[in-house]
Amino acid sequence: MTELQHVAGDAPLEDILEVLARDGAVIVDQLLTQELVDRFRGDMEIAAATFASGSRSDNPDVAHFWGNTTKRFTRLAARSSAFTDILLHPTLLGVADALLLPACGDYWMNTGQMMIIGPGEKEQVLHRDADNWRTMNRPDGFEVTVSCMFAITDFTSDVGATRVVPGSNTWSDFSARPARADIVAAEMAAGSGMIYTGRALHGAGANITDHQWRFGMHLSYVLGWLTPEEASPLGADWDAVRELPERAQRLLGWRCYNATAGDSTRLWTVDYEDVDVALGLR
Ligand SMILES: O=C(O)CCC(=O)C(=O)O
Ligand SMILES: [Fe+2]
Repeated sequence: MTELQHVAGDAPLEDILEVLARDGAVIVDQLLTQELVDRFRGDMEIAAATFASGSRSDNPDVAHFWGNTTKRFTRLAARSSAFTDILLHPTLLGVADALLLPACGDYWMNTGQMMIIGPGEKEQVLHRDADNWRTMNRPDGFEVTVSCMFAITDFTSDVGATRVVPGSNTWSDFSARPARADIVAAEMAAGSGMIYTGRALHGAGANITDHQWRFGMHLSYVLGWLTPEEASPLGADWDAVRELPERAQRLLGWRCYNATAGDSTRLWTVDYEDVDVALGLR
């Protein structure tokens, strides 16, 4: 029986990278402190109460992927001060540096998204997150995105823990489908996180409980020259952004993208200036 490997919250970066290269996913136990996960969960419970389940899109594929009994929302930096601490977690940035910087000068946050699965939800289709940038999602390609699914409440298989196919990141045929026995549930305690690459097959599990909601937070990073999933600055409170650390502002789209040091190429400018210069953020 295939299993997902767990490492301790203080495991060396090399250990995490080694498992990621082999399996495409690794569970880091207690990645967040109890204080941080409690603070974040409290803010998310308040926000979640204002959202209905399911998508308002009239595209049936979007609605299907979203889930009928699943609440999703973003704008997490505006909804919880705890989110910034998670966004800047050194383990996540260490992994993103290692996987993404070979192909870009800097990376963005792709999205910080609550994925709250309600009782009765069916399992989600297995997919690779690199599908967002379809032509980049190929066996001979390179990493374009890296994600972490945080358990904000305990992840058990009954409540809809993410299902993963370890090793699918190295398959030579990305159209191949896994056998049932190759799919494992990322069971983990609240505060733990499953780090996985855009090349690993995964999907939300079914929630077969009759009253428990699974609070998961997906946080991902993407090459700085690709369009992120979340239009982060458009959903932000611009005054609050001034109070964020410089690194968080950069990850959330409040700086332009520099291809390489010493190169004049810049993307995502305002008046052809860097964003912070044009908007007076510094
Ligand atoms: O909620 C989950 O466990 C995973 C969801 C997912 O992979 C996605 O929506 O891209
Ligand atoms: Fe996904």
